Amino acid sequence: MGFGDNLRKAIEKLKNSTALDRETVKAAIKELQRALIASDVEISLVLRLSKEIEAAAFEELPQGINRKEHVIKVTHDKLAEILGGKSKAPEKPIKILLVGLFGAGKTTTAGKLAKWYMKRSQKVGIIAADTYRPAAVQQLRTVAGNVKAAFYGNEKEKNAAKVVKEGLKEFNDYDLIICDTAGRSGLDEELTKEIREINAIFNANEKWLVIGADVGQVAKKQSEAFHKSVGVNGVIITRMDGSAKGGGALAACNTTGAKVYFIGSGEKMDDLQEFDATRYLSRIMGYGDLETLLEKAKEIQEEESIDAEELLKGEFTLKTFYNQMKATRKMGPLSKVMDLMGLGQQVPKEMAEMGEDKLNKFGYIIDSMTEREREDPEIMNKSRIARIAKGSGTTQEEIRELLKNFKKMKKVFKKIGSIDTKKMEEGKGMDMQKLQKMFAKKKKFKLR
Ligand SMILES: Nc1nc2c(ncn2[C@@H]2O[C@H](COP(=O)(O)OP(=O)(O)OP(=O)(O)O)[C@@H](O)[C@H]2O)c(=O)[nH]1
Ligand SMILES: [Mg+2]
Repeated sequence: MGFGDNLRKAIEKLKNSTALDRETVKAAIKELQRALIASDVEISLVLRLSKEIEAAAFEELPQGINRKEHVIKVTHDKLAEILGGKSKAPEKPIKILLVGLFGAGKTTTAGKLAKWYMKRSQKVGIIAADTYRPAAVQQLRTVAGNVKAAFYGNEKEKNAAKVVKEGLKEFNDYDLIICDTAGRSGLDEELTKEIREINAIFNANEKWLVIGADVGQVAKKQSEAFHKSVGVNGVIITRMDGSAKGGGALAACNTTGAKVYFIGSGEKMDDLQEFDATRYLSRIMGYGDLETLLEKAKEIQEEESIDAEELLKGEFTLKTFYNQMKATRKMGPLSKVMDLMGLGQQVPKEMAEMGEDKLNKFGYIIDSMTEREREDPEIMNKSRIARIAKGSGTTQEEIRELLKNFKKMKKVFKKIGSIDTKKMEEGKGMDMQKLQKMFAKKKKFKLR
């Protein structure tokens, strides 16, 4: 279970409590401490954070917000302080050298970064400078192929610096060149020497250290050592999805001032996010991360025509539902997209895991409907269903399933559109968008 899940559980306690007395807050802080310690955040930091939250929790309430909102806001802010701020990744890095230990995620990240920058209209080439592990060149070739980035590698050449030289010639008119290097089990002399030799030729503008979240607070030592020996100027933390220790790794980098530009959150090429503690926490705290989602939707919109605004509109018809299903699938599994919206728990499981086949069938069904049926599925009856099944080559059962899912999803999407202040006062059904809106109105409480 990832750090995010542990943190989420701790925050849930706070959100679900009815009365926020000192005891409840203390119990919630205990839970938070557990999540942070399990995540390998340094104990002294954990204790400081707990004290600060407790002290701030019972200070005088700012006008217009209730105790629960206040405590959640304070917790959010203190956590953001520990995990680090926003270090915007360079828009035009030109040449990125990726370094790190065995299995840190360098090769995977090379592909993710290529995709990231290609989406931002850059012409990207990747060089395979890992001549150490026999299958490394082929692995990177496959990764580059997946994201349709240009690739240079040479299985026959064992001298990594030579490969880099050839690669640079090949990509001479490219906007961005990413160089993947070999890992070792530790930063020894051999690795240091190799990286220096590669960079003497490559001459990177950016040297980014790739670290797996699972190293926890050791990230501090690792980033310091790499910085000292080869001068890294940015960090990428991978496997934030799979390791409980991501929080520790982030906090450790923050104490050294290392800039965490990106975090990896899965094995797919889209599973890369710019790291921003506020956004990250908003998502974990179940308030949704509308900004990230809109950004993703915008990117995909450029690839294929979908309406990002529509995606977030509460009201929709079967047709828009189908388009959204198609579009959200492009952003990754539906469950993840819903997570970004802070609605992760509410998506019906069968929807979140729906395969391509089923989605295609739903498309045929919707195509066989009349305009009125699409607008208002309530009018659907036995004979209409029989007609559509015939026309679309599907079964009546499948049509009922689609209608059922549509209803469920409509409810989920509706939540984003409406603000139910009464529920909010009770501390139920809050979401980050609403909370942010509230805080934005009260300038003093603007979330960064
Ligand atoms: N869940 C998850 N897995 C990841 C992530 N990033 C990388 N991985 C996986 O971690 C494993 C190692 O990744 P690689 O990219 O091969 O790591 P590397 O640093 O190039 O490894 P070496 O070249 O052997 O040093 C692979 O199985 C990846 O799929 C991530 O963000 N989340
Ligand atoms: Mg590799």
